[in-house]
Amino acid sequence: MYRHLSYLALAILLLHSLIWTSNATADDRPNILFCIADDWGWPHAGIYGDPVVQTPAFDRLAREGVLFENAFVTAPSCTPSRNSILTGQWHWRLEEGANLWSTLHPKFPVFPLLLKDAGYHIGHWRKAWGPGDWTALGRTEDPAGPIYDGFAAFLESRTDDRPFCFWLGAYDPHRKYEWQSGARSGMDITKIRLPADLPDDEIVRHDVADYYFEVQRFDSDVAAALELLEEAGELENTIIAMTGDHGMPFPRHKNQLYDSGTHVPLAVRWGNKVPAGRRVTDFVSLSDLAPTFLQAADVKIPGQMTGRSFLNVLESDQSGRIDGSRDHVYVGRERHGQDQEKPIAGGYPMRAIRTDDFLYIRNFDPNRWPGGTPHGDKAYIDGKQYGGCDASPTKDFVIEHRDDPKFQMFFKLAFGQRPAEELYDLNEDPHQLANVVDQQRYADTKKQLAARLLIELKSTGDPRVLGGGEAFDNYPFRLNR
Ligand SMILES: [Ca+2]
Repeated sequence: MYRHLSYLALAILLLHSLIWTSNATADDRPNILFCIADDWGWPHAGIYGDPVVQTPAFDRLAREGVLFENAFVTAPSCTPSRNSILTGQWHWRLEEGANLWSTLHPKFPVFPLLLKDAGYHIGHWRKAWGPGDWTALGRTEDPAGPIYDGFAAFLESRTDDRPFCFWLGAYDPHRKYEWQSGARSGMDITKIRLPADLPDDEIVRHDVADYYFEVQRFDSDVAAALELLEEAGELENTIIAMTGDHGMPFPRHKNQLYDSGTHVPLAVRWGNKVPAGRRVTDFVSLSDLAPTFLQAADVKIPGQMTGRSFLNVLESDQSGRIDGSRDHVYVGRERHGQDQEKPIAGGYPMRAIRTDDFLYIRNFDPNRWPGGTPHGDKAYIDGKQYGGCDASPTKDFVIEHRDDPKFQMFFKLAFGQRPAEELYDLNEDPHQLANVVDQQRYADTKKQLAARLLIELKSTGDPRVLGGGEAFDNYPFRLNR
């Protein structure tokens, strides 16, 4: 009797170990395909209602997955935004990495390399980390993984059935643009919905259409990648996220803390793991992507990550506000180009909190120039007039019409100096044009938002409020890569 039992126990044990072994070898962890445009802002996609730009790949991901209405970068500038995505941390925690043209100290772990350590095959194409020099402080591997000549080449490089993580980058829709490429491709520039902080002129409309042209080119690259995934039979077990690193490169957009600089498109698809066709209003920071990817891959999330996984939001079958705690986001900015002039070496330090109803901005040094110095300083790179804003036909138009009564407001909005605090009532002023910070009826709101912002900055170790913030101004420019 006992002998029979022990044979049975042995058989069960063997069977159990066989099942366990087969689970361990058949790796069903999800692939990750992260598609990120360079300078693509919200709401410039068909599914968000834009009447001109056509983004069938993005729209498909949203229809077959989830569309985010409130996704924000941490900083409206390439390197810090990308550093935050990679590290899952606020950029103000990343020392040099908070600046454009910087580096990333190896003590900050990044999600692609954590996935690699967990057995993932990783790689990237075109713009991933940067710009700057990621080797400067001793890092030995590209934070986004090795570079490949396209997604097809990466898929072909696989030698086994390990899951993969691929960073599909782009230089679109970063400037420069080919003048009137949008109109020539058939876009009707009269149908463009111009943002309220840009002057309505044919030059500006053409400039926006040319930006749209490159948004569409990026979208078609993602469409091609989706086809490759389908052909490889990997579509359903791949988390596909598509977004941009900050808003469009126009005056008062890129490099500013208004929604025009920080609010980005985001859609995520993951087969039947993410119930399809939903629109979610939860606030998501792109620094939340790293912990989300790690959790989905069953990899431990490092304690230093300030981002929060939103896997619970992805896996929900609801629309609207799913996680009640996701009712706000924080954004900030340190040095972009050489925006200021001597003796100030730095950028334009600012932080903000964005809720459903308000945007509150703290400008740490109102003597500086938020759009860059009016004079330029040739001693530095990007040391041009109003160097906080990329050169463009629209920028030229705004500067040329600075004294024109019809257009001078746009110049002041983009390039004028600003007070230490700004507050915008988004229900009355969705484009954030009228600063109401001094109005008595907003006194309590201002106080509450300022306190919330300060608590977050202090608790996450921001040198701008804890002391030592001038370090951001004095880090070297890193130009090598
Ligand atoms: Ca960018």
